[in-house]
Amino acid sequence: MSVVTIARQGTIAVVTIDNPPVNALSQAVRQGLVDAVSALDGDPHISAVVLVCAGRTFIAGADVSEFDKPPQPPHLPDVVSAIELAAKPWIAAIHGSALGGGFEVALGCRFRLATADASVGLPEVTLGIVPGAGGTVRTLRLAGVEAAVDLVTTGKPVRAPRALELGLIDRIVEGDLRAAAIAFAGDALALPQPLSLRPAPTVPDAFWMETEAAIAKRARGEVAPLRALACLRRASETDFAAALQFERATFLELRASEQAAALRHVFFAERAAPRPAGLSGVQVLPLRNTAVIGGGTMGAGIAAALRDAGLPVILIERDDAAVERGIANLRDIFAGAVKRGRLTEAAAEARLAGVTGSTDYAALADTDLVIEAVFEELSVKRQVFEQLGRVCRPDAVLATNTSYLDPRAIAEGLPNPGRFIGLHFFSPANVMKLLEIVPTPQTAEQTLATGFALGRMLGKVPVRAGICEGFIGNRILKRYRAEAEALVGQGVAIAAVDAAMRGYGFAMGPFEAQDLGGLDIAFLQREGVRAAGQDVPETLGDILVRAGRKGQKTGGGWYDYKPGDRRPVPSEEVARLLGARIEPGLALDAEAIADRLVGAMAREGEAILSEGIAEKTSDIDLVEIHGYGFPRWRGGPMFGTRSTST
Ligand code: 3H9
Repeated sequence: MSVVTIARQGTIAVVTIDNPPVNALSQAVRQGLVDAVSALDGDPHISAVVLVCAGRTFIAGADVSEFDKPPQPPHLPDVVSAIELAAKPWIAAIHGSALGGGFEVALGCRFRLATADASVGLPEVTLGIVPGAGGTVRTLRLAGVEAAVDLVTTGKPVRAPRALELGLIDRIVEGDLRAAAIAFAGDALALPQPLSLRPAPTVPDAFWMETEAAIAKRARGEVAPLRALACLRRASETDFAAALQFERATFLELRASEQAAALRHVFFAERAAPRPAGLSGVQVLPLRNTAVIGGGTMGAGIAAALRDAGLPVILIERDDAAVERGIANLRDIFAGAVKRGRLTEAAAEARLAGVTGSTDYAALADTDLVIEAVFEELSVKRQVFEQLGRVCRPDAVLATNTSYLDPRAIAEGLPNPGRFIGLHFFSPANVMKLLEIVPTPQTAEQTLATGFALGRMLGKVPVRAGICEGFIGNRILKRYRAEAEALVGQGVAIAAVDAAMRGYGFAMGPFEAQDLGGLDIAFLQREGVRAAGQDVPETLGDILVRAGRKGQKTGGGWYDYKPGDRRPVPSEEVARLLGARIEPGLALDAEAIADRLVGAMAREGEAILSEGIAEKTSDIDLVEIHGYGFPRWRGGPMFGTRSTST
């Protein structure tokens, strides 16, 4: 069946794109559109054309899977021009998302109608490229410089009501979109001019310079946002044809870049993650209501994530005061969301109203999913599961949020151990996208599939991890930190290591990050292992914690901090404390430092893969990007190695 078809209703032609799953602009779609323009321009009975899409969305963009191959004609800029300059005016009827090349096709149309829940955007920079079919040149003419800069350099889509305010669409349609578009096309006498014929708005040079400085700061080495800005500036300062050519050349150059390849790798890895091939067809258990045991930072964050997905939550704590604290933690989380404009007051209240605090496990008799997030100590966790085993339905999924303990030990003695699973959230759990899903050898497939279904409901990036100390993420973190300490031991300055990793694209270096999170967490964990009789060599961090330097919260860790100031200051005390363990002499530049640290992560990743702890390299990349701030545009620590197919 053809991916582009034409139907006629009176004098109006309806061109439908039907290219599941998201109507991406494959070569066949582009050809179909060009053919439709020719056919309809030559049809004397047709006065206007409505462009609609079948399925869940309007065109989601160019077909990203074609980006590894040479571009095939007809090229999208020519398709958009053909639509724009067609003798019969084209009208876009947008539902779902009109993104990237999809929005560019809509920009070629003379009028844009959209459903109220539709969104439009130019997310190309998130793929390491710039719009390649006139997106920068036409958006600027349509919505002005500032709106265009925002849309193109952030890549964030805009919902229809806001898009209407910005002028990105022309009308919102309630009810039947296709019928409304046909009716509109029948009446439309004077449509706005094609965008390519309109003048480009200009702004003073200072605007471009300030915006460039702001974007460069934010981008931390990512090139596409700055190149997109350059396209917009060119669009403002030259004629349409020259700007289009500049944009196209930039698009083709970036499309072949390493950053774009890395971002495409992440794009497809993220889409594959929520639906692992091995679980297709496995029945998922119902998730109608949930409970969280423990209302501390982690428990409250998990409860907030569950509420954000619309699930009712019972929050269990030891006593009434602890219940109160847990609810207060949740109230703070929702209040923060209101402050940042993410939630209305009313929505925040509704989220909180869906949480029932209790000290009585009997309240969990009919709960579908319980997530334990209590103190990280085996005996405490076991007690929790003992009680859950008594009160919960035999088919209720019981999950632990442990980050270091062995889930098999936690589940020991639990009736129906097939419904037990590890669900490792990352703090703050309502914000961080990563969810490590850790089955035990006894976990039933259905429970595992339900874990992934939960990940999808919560909008997380779920990754299956096997059982070992630290699972995937914390195991690599440990190796990363050890390598950073090794560099310091060989004479590289602490600040040089942090600066190198910031230069690589992390928001913070390994030592600054530890100062923020606290050095004592990993220290206590090592102490626990030592207490159990294992030999764990003293780390440099241990020396600092023993000297009372636990990070920012104690006024110093790897660095000193002035009161009320979070800026790290190299510390003489640290130099003195660690002096005996440092052999000066190693001089490395920033690139060599980053190579050492990322190389160590990749080697740990290889070990993790060979032990079967991770299923594929792209899963490790997702863990690092979504849990540990690894720069997305670098593709993850395994991306460069590509030793195993992704
Ligand atoms: C571009 O347009 C460049 C132009 O400026 C220049 C051209 C010259 N291509 O996300 P989902 C697949 S750059 C190929 O789970 P949802 C996806 O892999 C492009 N495949 O659905 C998945 O496959 P599978 C700019 C694509 O309902 C399936 O579709 N556009 C593409 O949650 C479902 O995806 C974008 O960056 C694509 N463009 O969300 C938009 N998009 O089933 C990217 C999706 O085999 N797409 N797939 O796993 C999206 O943001 C979301 O897919 C969307 C739907 C919001 C549309």
